[in-house]
Amino acid sequence: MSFENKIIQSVQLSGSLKTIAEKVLNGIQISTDDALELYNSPNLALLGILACETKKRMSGDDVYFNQNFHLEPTNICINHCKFCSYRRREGQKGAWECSIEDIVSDVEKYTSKGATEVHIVGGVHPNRDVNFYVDLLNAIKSSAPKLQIKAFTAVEIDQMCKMGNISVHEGLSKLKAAGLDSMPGGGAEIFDEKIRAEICPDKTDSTGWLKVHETAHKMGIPTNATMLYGLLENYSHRVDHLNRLRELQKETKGFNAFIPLKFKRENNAYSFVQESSLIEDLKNYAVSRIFLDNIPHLKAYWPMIGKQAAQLSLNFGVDDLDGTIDDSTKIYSMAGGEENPKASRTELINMIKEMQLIPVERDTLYNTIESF
Ligand code: V47
Ligand code: SF4
Repeated sequence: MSFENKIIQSVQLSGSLKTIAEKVLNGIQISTDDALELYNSPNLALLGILACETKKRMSGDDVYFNQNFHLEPTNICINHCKFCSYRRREGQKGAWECSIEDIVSDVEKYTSKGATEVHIVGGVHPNRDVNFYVDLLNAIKSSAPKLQIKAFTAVEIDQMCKMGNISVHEGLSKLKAAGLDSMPGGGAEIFDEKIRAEICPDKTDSTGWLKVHETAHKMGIPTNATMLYGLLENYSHRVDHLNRLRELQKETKGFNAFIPLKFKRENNAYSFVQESSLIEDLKNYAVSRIFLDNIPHLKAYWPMIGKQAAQLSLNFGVDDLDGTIDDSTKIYSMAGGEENPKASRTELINMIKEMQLIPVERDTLYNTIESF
């Protein structure tokens, strides 16, 4: 009996779930209906096995991490996303805006400790257009020429270009020339138009988000993608979200990683919503890994779900644990995530080794720096 059939027998599968499992084990892409059926299955063990098989085909036993830090230039934002715990109005208590000098001094602090990547995201500031961010990237690259810059969500790019009266293509050309190496996946939230209008009414819409990423990919700027889950959406909305990403990826091949973002409820307008359970989080990683078989990496962002859950997610298709962070981000701590998120290189290596997988320190573009 083949290994695949043994698995199918041991988890006592029958009917359509068996057909889906056979597809996954034979490397055949599953449909949106199949994904929905997997989401509705309580068989977490099967989902883990299928996700790990998909992961192994894509990245073997390797699990990636990097030495990174975040810069959040401002939390002043013209948008009013109801799930956001971080946004402030100009002049409101708790609002901040860092100057380029402040930011360069942070860059010097973290690069001297070995960081290879900076992740820059913040609010959409009412008075900072694309030219400010071009100056910012130029200043960072002159202070730290080797530091890779992963910066600005599609929402920030869209709105900074509108403010500067230039097209997204022109804006991205300027940012790329100033040192933008890749873009993070934030701002995607959930693509379903009705839910999006409810939870983040004035944000760039789904079509706009996908268009910015398509433009970036066609210009040779790789990007990530995210999905905010556990807030009002149902499984069909998640599958629709994943499918829109898989379709764009077929065309551009520009997405490096997918990062599911678990809704955190502290200090925002949806505090009455119960957060998703660990079982749901693991199921979501597994179905994402199986369905998005054309996006190379699946990341568990540990400041959001915690280190233990992130370690466990390695049995559900995850092959990237993000990075050291070094207590440099507030977005998730303000919403109830890790309060002072910080992981040493050794800690990340041990988390991966304990799961009998191979830790690989990577750069922003997933080139290997060192394998352990
Ligand atoms: O766009 C904000 C989300 C995103 C909450 O690309 C929330 O490597 C849950 O995109 N509960 C920003 N989510 C963070 C982000 C990210 C993080 C890590 C790695 C990468 C990457 C990207 O955070 C926002 C929004 O979707 N968010 N508030 C909240 N209360
Ligand atoms: Fe602004 Fe981002 Fe918060 Fe939305 S999630 S209000 S765009 S800072």
